[in-house]
Amino acid sequence: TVELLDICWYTESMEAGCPVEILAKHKLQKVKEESVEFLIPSYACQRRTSLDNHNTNFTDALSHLAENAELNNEDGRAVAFRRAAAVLKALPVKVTSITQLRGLPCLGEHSQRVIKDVIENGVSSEVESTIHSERFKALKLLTGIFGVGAKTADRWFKEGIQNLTQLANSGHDLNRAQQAGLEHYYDLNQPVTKAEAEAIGDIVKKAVLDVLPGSEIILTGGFRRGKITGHDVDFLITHPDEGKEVGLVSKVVSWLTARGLLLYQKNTRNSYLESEDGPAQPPSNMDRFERCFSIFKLEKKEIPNRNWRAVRVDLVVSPISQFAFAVLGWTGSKLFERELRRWAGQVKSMSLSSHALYDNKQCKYLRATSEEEIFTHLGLEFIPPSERNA
Ligand code: DCT
Ligand code: MG
Repeated sequence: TVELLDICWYTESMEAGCPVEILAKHKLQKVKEESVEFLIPSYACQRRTSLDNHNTNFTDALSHLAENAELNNEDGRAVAFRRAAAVLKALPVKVTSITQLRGLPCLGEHSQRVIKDVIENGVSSEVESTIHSERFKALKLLTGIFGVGAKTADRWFKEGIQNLTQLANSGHDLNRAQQAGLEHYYDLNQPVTKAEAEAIGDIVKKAVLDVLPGSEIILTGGFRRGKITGHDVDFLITHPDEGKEVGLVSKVVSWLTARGLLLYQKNTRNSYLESEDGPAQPPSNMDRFERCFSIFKLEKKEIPNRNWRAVRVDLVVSPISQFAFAVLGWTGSKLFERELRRWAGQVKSMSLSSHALYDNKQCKYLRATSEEEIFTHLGLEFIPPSERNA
């Protein structure tokens, strides 16, 4: 069927007319031992992608090109490289020959050229020249400052600013986030460990339960997917009585501030209203919950002289009725989320956000109290968080 062709790639060895249930069941299983062919569906949300990546040489190369495209504000190109990398992440074996890639989805000409270069020469010359370029190095360094995006970094680079000293001497007025980002640059560019995330989790939990007993708090983002380090720590908070959670972020922030635990914080109120906003949401609307972007001051006795380090922490509060969508939306990976929304729109005529799922054919919201129910609404096999590392 059209839908089948749209969503699945399958090997020539599969019998024609194989029912979709069977294809789905055998996803990612080796089909032909000798020629190493795999059944790889084309949307990342149809695949299981663990952290066990057998093709880091290729995925690193493609991720560098994606990052470079993002720094150049070329979103379409960036997503194409991210999708290609994600397919290679999902393969159960290491690729050693370009012929193994025949028929795989999402591998455009450009990505295939890069992979071929890596197979034949160990590295891709395009990737090497990109990552060693003055522009890439400077933009990466500047966007490494919390509060600095690709557009700002590009403007500064064009003015001749290539490092932090030049920025500090440039006379630019930095906003509050950027000032904090510059001040804590070193710490914020050190990976956050799982143990650090858990230590912060214990404190945040204490704060949350102190200001609103009965609240629930979960660690989301990369740590929920089983990563052992991250660039920040993402928490999602709710309360079983809808409405009780309103204003919770500012109370938690006051609690933490009173104890000297925050180096920076910026709150945003919940601006999502189903009745007003309707289902036509922008693809990424992560910021419509009551939310706090913060820099946490984490006690670290082992760091000499100061005994603490700075850690980026996101606190997000969701009403219980939207919690399942929020958990799904905040678990990531970014590409997995993007693919879920694309699947919902293109295959199911639905609009998925971190707040809700709307069925455009039935013209109604589809409720859910668990991630499993959302996958069912979307007609997808449930993929656990540890296998959403696309
Ligand atoms: N997210 C998303 N789209 C965005 C930003 C975020 O879908 N534009 C979701 C996916 C992951 C989650 O929010 C948290 O975001 P990050 O912290 O940036 O991602 P992460 O996977 O937790 O990465 P890291 O481990 O580096 O923190
Ligand atoms: Mg994170």
